[in-house]
Amino acid sequence: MTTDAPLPPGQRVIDRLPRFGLPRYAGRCQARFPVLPLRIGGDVEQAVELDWAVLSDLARVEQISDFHCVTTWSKRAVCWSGYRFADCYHSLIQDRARPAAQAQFVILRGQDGFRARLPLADLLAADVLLADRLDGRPLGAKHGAPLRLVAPAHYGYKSVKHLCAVEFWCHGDHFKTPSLAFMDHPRARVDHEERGQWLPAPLLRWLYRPWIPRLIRLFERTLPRADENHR
Ligand SMILES: Nc1nc2c(c(=O)[nH]1)N[C@H]1C(S)=C(S)[C@@H](COP(=O)(O)O)O[C@H]1N2
Ligand SMILES: [Mo]
Repeated sequence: MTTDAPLPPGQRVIDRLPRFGLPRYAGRCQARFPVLPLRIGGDVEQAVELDWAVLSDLARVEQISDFHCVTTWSKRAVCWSGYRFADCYHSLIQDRARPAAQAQFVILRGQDGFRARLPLADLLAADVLLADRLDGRPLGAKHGAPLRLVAPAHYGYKSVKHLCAVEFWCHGDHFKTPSLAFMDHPRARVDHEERGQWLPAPLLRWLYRPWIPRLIRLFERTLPRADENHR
């Protein structure tokens, strides 16, 4: 999780955190994403909306963790602050929404239409955060305002920015990947080099690497100017 950790297989360090993602989401960054309540749904007894005030009653945690993108870039020691997903789940979601006991398939959705899936058990790890601050400042649109997931043990595509909905399902078939099917691993653990499905990880490294500088430029070009959280 921290900078003392060895670099995971196939990763290379870069010196700043770029805004990054799939090309089709590059143009969907708004200067200001609205602060919306977090919608909780799926196989729950009661769909609910968690507003900012309830979230901010949770214990604030600060965490320094490495960030690994599946395309092979890694940014060491990113300082996030926010709330543990597990605290939110145990203190707010379980009481209010009452997800079915078998609802272990979680879908996370961003305001830009991006989405990711993770098993509930992975989301309950102590280093998974709902982050609203980066490097001591409020999160800007560039890195996921108003609220984003941070799951350091998983490739970046699980860390959904501009998070607006979390769904708990008993079956995994509600998820439609925003990428191509081979790019989407159900867990995407960095230590296990679970980059995608079916294709061997070294092939994916080789396929993805040439895209890094192009995508960084694309995301920079499409970034609205109003956002001040550049680094
Ligand atoms: N909403 C949303 N979340 C997203 C993405 C996206 O395009 N939209 N891209 C993912 C990918 S592939 C990566 S590597 C990280 C990048 O986070 P950053 O832009 O803060 O560096 O966000 C992830 N979460
Ligand atoms: Mo990524």
